[in-house]
Amino acid sequence: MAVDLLLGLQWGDEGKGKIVDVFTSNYDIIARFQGGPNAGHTLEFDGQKHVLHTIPSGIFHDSTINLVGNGVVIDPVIFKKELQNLSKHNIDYKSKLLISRKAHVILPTHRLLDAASEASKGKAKIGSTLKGIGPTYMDKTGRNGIRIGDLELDGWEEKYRSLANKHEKMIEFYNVDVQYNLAELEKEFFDAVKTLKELTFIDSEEYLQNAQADNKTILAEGAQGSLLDIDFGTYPFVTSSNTTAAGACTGLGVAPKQIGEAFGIFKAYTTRVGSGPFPTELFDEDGKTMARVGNEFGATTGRPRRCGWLDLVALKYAVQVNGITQLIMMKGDVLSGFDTLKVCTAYNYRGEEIKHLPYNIEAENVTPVYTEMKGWAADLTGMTKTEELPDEFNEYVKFLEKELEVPISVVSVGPDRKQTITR
Ligand code: 2SA
Ligand code: MG
Repeated sequence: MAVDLLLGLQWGDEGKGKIVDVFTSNYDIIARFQGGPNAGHTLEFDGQKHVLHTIPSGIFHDSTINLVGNGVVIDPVIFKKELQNLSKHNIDYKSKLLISRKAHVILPTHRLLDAASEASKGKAKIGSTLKGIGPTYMDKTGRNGIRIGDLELDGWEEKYRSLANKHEKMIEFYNVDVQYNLAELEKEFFDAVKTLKELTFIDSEEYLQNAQADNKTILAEGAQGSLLDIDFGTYPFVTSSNTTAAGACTGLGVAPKQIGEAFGIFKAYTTRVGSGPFPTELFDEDGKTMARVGNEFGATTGRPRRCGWLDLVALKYAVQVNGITQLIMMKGDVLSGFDTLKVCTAYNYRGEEIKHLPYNIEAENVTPVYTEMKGWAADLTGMTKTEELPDEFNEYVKFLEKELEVPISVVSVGPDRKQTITR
């Protein structure tokens, strides 16, 4: 069986957690392939809200295997907290959670380095989640990292010590005010490593190849979004991994020919958390309404998310880079009550109208060109069938399908599992 992908097409927070959870009944294995505890995947069902950071969003289903792939970076301390939360909800995770030996470990000093790097940048900071993501991937590509498999071998503590010592020197070099007590952080870290080692570590690429031979169905769950991709995002205001389709191949050891459907998920408007260009960003009441109604706060850091109209130029780019075969539109319900909706269909770029993402999309270069559409007043959150949806909503969806040239097969009208309509 092929491996399907679920990818965020904007700047993250499209609602991947919810959709993976909804789709999980169709899959035997859910696998994360990049990112780490910077992600915040929110799921709601039975009146309860759950936020996952590193653990795949299939964990709440009884018979689904959840795999943390080689492309992921793992902070044992945060992972342990996630496990404790699952225990509180009586989830027996041990039998259905697997970790790749080739995934890299986030050390306490990686988090400190993230903070020091951000502080040193001043106003030009990336707005990272301060989870140590960038420094950990730097050590991975610099060939200095510690991997999950190392934790099973003798002598990894020495490797740890020498890397942490080097990190401390680097923190000093940044010459910024970062306060810390390493002894305390290390105690917490080594305790958490013990907990982590109670889980099953595997050679996950081999596991997935065998699973495919056994006709198991697999869904790769992306984190963050395409516009935060290290190569194709709004560099340098990006995360440090490939969030796009190709990242699933390198982050799981799956060959391109084994990829099946590529589900692309987007919000009916746009949000961004952290710094960086955002052409359709709103600073007016409309933006505030989206933030309020959409409850737009970072699921990991609690930071308010910036809001704006849907940007089809950027979305089309993401559809193409990922080879999206089906689209899923989230949070249409948040747009109820706007008289007029705007959709950005082109940019004015240095006096010229363009339909592609230019190299340099900073606000001073790019002004969005909008197409206006009639809004709808009805509350969508209780609707369960396409026939109930207002005509203006259906027009909005059809317009996007025409522009993006990919069908929108699912629309979500609220955070709960049940508020999901298949078209
Ligand atoms: P990092 O921490 O090095 O990956 O940060 C680099 C940039 O990537 C952005 N980023 C995110 N953007 C949206 N959502 C993310 N997850 C959390 C959420 C974020 C939160 O689900 O809400 O709680 O703030 C996420 N993770 C990374 C980040 O904002 C930087 O722009
Ligand atoms: Mg999120």
